[in-house]
Parts: sequence; C-alpha cells; structure tokens
Amino acid sequence: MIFDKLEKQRISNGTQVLALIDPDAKNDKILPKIIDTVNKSNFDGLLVGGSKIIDDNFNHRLSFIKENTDLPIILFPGDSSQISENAEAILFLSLLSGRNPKYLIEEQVISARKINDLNIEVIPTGYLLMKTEKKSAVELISNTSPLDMNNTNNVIDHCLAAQYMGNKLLFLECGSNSNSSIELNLLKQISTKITIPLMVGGGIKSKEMALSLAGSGASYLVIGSLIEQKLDFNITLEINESVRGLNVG
Ligand code: 1GP
Repeated sequence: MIFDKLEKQRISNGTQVLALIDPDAKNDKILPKIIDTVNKSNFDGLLVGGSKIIDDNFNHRLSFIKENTDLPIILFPGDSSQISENAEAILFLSLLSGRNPKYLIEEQVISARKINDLNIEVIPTGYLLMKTEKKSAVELISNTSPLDMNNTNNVIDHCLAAQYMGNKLLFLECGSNSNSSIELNLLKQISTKITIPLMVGGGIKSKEMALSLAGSGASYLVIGSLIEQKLDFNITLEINESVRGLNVG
C-alpha cells in the first residue's frame, strides 16, 4: 500500500517531499523534461493532477508518465474526471475550507465507483485552502473562499474537523505558484493540535522555505511549479536532500 509505505518512510527518514506534475496540455512540450527532472531529484513520491485539464488527453499523459518513471502515481485530482487506471493511489480530497457541495461530496460520489472498479488505493484527505495575496486556481474553479491564516482558531477548528471526520492526511494548500506558503507560526500551532500527517503545498520555491516548513511540522511537502519553471534537477535534488532526516518519528 502506497500510503503505508510513505508513512513508514516518513517515520524512519523524516519529512517526505512529493513532486506534483500537472498533466495539462500546457505542459505537453516539456513533459519529458519534467519527468526527467523528477526522476533525477530523489523525490519520495509523485502526485499527478491539476485544477483543470483543458482537453481529453489526461489518461494518455498519465500513461506516458507511468512509462517513464519508477515512482508510483498518486492522483491529486481537480475533479472526478481525473481518475485513471494508470494510478496506484488517489488523494480522496474533500475541500473542507469551502462550502461548495460539488467539492465537499458531489465529485466524490461521482468518482467512487470508478475508483472502486479500478482498485485504486484511497487516501482520505482533508483539503484546506489558505488565503494568500494571489487568488489561486482552486479558489476560482471551486468558487469557494479560502481560510484567512490570521484567524488561527478558525483554521485549527477546520483541521480538527478534518481529523475527526477520519481523514488520514491533511493537505494545507496555498495554491499553485503562490507567492507565499503557509505561515510558519500557524503551521506550528496546527501541528501541536493535529495528530494526522500534515501535507503542505503551494509556493515552495527554495531550500530555505522547505527547511522552515519541515521544521514547523510539515510531514509532506509538495513541489510542482518549481519543477516546471526551472527544469533543473540540481535545485529540487538539493531541496529534497536538505529536509531528509527532519521530523523523524
Ligand atoms: C499545488 O500545492 C501544490 O496544488 C503545489 O504548489 O505548484 O506552487 O509547487 P506549487
């Protein structure tokens, strides 16, 4: 089981770093280079998914990714159309920061039978979108309001609710290519209250940022835009090696 394996790695090696590939048409030309960068960066896992796929080639791109990497594919779907037999696991997300039924339960119901038929491992994940300077694609597409990071109690209440609902993972999202990631003090406070692993993503662009997030309680870091923008494995490899050993146990 993929999640058990990641958790075992996390407990013995510390914070895990996952690559995120957006399998959208915009990346078609650089997809081989993205995969090559991921393969050479010693990532601990691979997420694949995007807010919106503009054509019907999602599955085709997943096959291509699968053929070209040894990392198992974990879906991080923007909606129920992003389910594929080429994946081994799925973050079964519920956008709990929002109040739009489509992303709280409707897309989940639409996708459940397909996931079951394809025998994809399900990782129940509470998904919380944080407010940053820039409006994220998630905010625009889901038509939901992100959580104000200054309202610590409200964020922690959402985190606790996500945990009490039985989620195995909590994804704290600042939006792809965000100018900032989650505030460190908030992350620290969340990590003292929450016992399920914390996955942090959105705007991780440097080793310093990755180290601060891991040092503040992030169990998993997700890096997407940096891979696409730089296509330089030296940068991502340095980040991944730097957090190894932090948060062991
Ligand atoms: C987006 O959290 C992920 O959903 C990754 O964000 O693309 O900014 O790395 P970046």
